[in-house]
Amino acid sequence: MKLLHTADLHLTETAAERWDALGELVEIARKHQVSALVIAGDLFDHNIEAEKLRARLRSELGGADFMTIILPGNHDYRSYRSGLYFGENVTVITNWEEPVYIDDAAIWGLPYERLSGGRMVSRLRDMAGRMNPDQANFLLFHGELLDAFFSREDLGDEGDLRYMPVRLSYFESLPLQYVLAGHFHSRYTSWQIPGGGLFIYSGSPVAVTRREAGRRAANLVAPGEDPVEIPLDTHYFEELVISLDPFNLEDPLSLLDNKMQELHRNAKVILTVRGLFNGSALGMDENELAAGIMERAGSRFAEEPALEFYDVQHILEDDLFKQFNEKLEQADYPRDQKEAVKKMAIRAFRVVKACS
Ligand SMILES: [Mn+2]
Repeated sequence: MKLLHTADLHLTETAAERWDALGELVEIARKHQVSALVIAGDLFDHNIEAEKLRARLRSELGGADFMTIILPGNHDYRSYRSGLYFGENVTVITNWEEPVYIDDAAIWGLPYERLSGGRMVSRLRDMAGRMNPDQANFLLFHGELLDAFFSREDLGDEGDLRYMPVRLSYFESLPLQYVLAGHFHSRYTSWQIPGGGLFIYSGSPVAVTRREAGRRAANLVAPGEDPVEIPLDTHYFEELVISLDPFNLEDPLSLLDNKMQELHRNAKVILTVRGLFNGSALGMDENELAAGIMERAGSRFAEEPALEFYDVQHILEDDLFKQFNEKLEQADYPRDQKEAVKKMAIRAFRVVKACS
């Protein structure tokens, strides 16, 4: 018995890359011969989306030779009223009292609802009373793990509300092997639950917002085994910052080429090039550097690159600066301090030149 765990696909009618991600998850589930693909909340971006996309979802998941188990999340919890058909072998957990059994394992779920911390604790206590500690128990959960202290940015576009907040200690008395969680988009992360078991966020399998940088992953789990993080080939964003240095004579464009080559082909780059450079030493002025960067942009950039660089060759060639630099070179300071002072001097010269 194996489960492939994901969450937060946020399917819409228009975002094709999210449907591609679902297709890839189905492929991986098939390849690993899992018993079920479990989606821990926010499969749909909005309740209205679920209404329009149900038929499409049936054709994506209906023909699979594994089960799909869906947990309602804060974005789509109104999408699953009883009687709706999501596809053959597709089950929605709408009742925390009714787990799905696969072989000897029980897959429980806490469908999203607005619960205070106190009510959550008593809900989990009730749930513990129903669990058989002699079998493998998995719990699907969609909400915020307060122990993680992650920033608001990690959640995508969720605003400032708290959604199903929990602490690891809440799960302490439950005979769980895994809490398979959703809502935290940023990346695959796992925490030890005191008393045993792991709490795992799979992260979103495809970038939903630009803040979700880094390659995406899914989570493969089985009773009695360690979890496996499976990297995905889906669309994601990668932030790339190139800091120029007027005393480094490496060509910034080949530096950019090298960094781009190291990235996965599906990464969309959010590029910033900043700092000072010596145009005459590099044989290019600001226009030529900008043109070279834009030439490389093509379809690999997520957005217009931020070009925050300045050519300071006119300062480096200024007589006063040259004299200062000679004195500095003769002085008895360590190299890194000389470099720092030199940069400070360039900054000061820029202000002076701009004002004169
Ligand atoms: Mn969510």
